[in-house]
Amino acid sequence: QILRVMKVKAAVALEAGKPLTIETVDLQPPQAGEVLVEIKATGVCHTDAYTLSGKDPEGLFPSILGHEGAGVVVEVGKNVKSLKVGDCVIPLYIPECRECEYCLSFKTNLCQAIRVTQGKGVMPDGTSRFSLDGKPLYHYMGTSTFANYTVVPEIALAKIPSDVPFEKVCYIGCGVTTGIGAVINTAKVEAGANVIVFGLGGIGLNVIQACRMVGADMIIGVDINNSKKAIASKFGMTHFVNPKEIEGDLVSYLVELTKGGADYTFECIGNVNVMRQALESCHKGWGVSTIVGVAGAGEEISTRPFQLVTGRVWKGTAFGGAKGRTDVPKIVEWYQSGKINIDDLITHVMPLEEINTAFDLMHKGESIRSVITF
Ligand code: NAD
Ligand code: AHE
Ligand code: ZN
Repeated sequence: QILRVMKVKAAVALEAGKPLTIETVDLQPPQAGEVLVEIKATGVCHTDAYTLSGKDPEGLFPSILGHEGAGVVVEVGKNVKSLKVGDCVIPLYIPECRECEYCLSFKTNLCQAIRVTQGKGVMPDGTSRFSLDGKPLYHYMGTSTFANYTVVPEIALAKIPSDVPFEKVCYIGCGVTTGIGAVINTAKVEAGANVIVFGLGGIGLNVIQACRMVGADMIIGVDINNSKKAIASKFGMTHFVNPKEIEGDLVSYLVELTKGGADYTFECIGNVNVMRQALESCHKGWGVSTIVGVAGAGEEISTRPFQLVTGRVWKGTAFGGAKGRTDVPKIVEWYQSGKINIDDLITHVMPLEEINTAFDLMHKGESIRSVITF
């Protein structure tokens, strides 16, 4: 066992509801089946803000958040076979072991090989690689990308081409894949469908671009922030609705606009009341509503069972149903070939020292994606 410890720069979440603090932390080398990755860039997703807020029942402190990174392999632990030093990678918060019951089912992307230890903020052997002043720091979502170096299990790394801009492709580590995958893998939207997307942030705009890619007809965007209209239109939105500007019931308005309800709706906010509206805006008999947003501890969804009895379907998606090691390299190629637009969604780029500004911009609705570069 190697005992060398590195000094690493990280944004640490010391406690819920407090800004992150920039610290020099200790990082132990990768153990068997683990890989040391130099993180070159990381996006800041709403889920990081959700966990930092204290609403995540799995949230642990002190920890190193971040799950939307890209970087380079600098060292591999024993028994690592699929990666070597110098490989470019995207860390995966849903790994792909290709051996567990879930992977072998071919019915889900929810590989469970390391889910229990990941949820407890530790590596598969039950310990943390990070520490601050001799005290362990928790890992987050198995990725902890708010650090210039991190240790990740081999099964949680997608190998990507080496000639890519890290500050763009890091977004494929969550937002891009989640939004595009929700449309293609989970809902399976078809050409000519009418779609409603609730929430036009870093996820919802990727849902919109995927709906345009598959040839959807009406692509209705719903957001309480009018400043999202221009960028959503650029990505394929055909109609914009601000619920605050609608007189009367939003669901009735949307059902009328779609002449009976949407074929597909997506909730990309994390608001349980909007989740209900998204389901009830679906077409009777066949409408499918997909929940992407993550709701806080203790929150629950509800609707009249009659909504489901009469043919509407409620679904959910994690990482857009994507199997990371297989699908993420393909999405990187889609970006390289110009099939998808990532550049226009990255509104802010900043150093790690300014990471709290990224959270402020998100809360003020002034950014789509902020990316941290190291
Ligand atoms: P974001 O902050 O960029 O976007 C949220 C958008 O929702 C904003 O444009 C905001 O104005 C809008 N909004 C807020 N309240 C609204 C309301 N009542 N009605 C209409 N619009 C409203 O967030 P994001 O990064 O796009 O993430 C969106 C959600 O998706 C979060 O809950 C996040 O945790 C979740 N998420 C889930 C997955 C997954 O795998 N399921 C992956 C990534 C993110
Ligand atoms: N820890 C939360 C759940 C959070 C959650 O649902 N996470 C999504 C990814 S969000 C990325 O921005 C996910 O992948 N879920 C599947 C999983 O296994 O966590 C809670 O409520 O406990
Ligand atoms: Zn995310």
